[in-house]
Amino acid sequence: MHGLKTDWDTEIVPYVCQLQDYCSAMPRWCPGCGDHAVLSAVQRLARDEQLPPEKTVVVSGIGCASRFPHYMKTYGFHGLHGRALPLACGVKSRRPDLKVFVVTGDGDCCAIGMGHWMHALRYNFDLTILLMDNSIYGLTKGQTSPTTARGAHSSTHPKGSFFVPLNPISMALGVANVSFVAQTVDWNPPHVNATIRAAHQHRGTSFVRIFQRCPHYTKSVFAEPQKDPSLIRVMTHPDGITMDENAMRIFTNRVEHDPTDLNEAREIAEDQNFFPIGLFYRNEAAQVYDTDTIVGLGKSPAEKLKVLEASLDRFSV
Ligand SMILES: Cc1ncc(C[n+]2csc(CCOP(=O)(O)OP(=O)(O)O)c2C)c(N)n1
Ligand code: SF4
Ligand SMILES: [Mg+2]
Repeated sequence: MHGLKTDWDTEIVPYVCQLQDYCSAMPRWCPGCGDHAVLSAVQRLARDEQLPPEKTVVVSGIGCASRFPHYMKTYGFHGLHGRALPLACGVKSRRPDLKVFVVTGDGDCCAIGMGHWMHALRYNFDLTILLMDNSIYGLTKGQTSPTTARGAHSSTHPKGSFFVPLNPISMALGVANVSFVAQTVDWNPPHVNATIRAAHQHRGTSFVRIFQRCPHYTKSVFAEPQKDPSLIRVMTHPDGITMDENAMRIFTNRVEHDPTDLNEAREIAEDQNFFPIGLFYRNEAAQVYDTDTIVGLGKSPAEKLKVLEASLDRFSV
């Protein structure tokens, strides 16, 4: 054939995503806010795991931390206050092929979103939940949250919060069918990275509470464990969150904890003397909502579409 070359070959070089492929708008968090560190950890994980940006979704509620989806060059859903989890479960139930992260705050998750939180942990959809706990309502200018320590000052309790805070880890460990519960501190990048990686690798809902610095409203809350790392108790186990010995050097206060031991996990979580970090609990055998519902009513997608179209046809004019 004239003018057409038929013996050429195209070599398709697979595109390797770089860090900037996951970075979007310039974050508008305060300087020194722990949210920056977690954003970097998630972007790094996405790059290392080569998560396809078009197959990754970050869902959030409302709060400072919930601005997260704007800063990821992936799909995102900045939802309503307390409603990140039902949105994320909805995304996952319709599109099980997507990687779904949920970013929520201590107000968003543990106050207004409490009911959704408990049931999401029980449903055990394949989600990675990052609870950014700065123990305050940051976005709305410093009101007491469910995790605000007794005696801590806030705009709603200027003389100090008088009520006992809830412990998100103990609560999560009490939910039926919970499958992954971990805790980390935003100011130790190797531990944040290792924890978020382990959470991502878990099939089911991984719940990670991150002690998150808010230099604007709760500057003093994490000042002590930052100054004195011996106040941080690291759970170690070959099946837990593992880091190389160099990164572990700073942590002298360690406890060996088998993440299949739920009772011991609860005891460590309840110890008020330390900030425990690492993997509390993992249950690979927990029932996963997506796995059971993907089967639907035993009908193929084509059959479902046919039924759907038939019902819509009833409204045709
Ligand atoms: C239904 C509803 N109630 C209340 C608010 C006001 N509100 C917005 S963010 C927020 C608290 C945010 O605190 P948190 O979830 O801890 O996030 P942070 O800002 O600390 O990251 C509140 C009360 C709202 N937007 N919608
Ligand atoms: S108010 Fe606190 S949580 Fe919000 S951006 Fe500033 S430092 Fe971060
Ligand atoms: Mg908060």
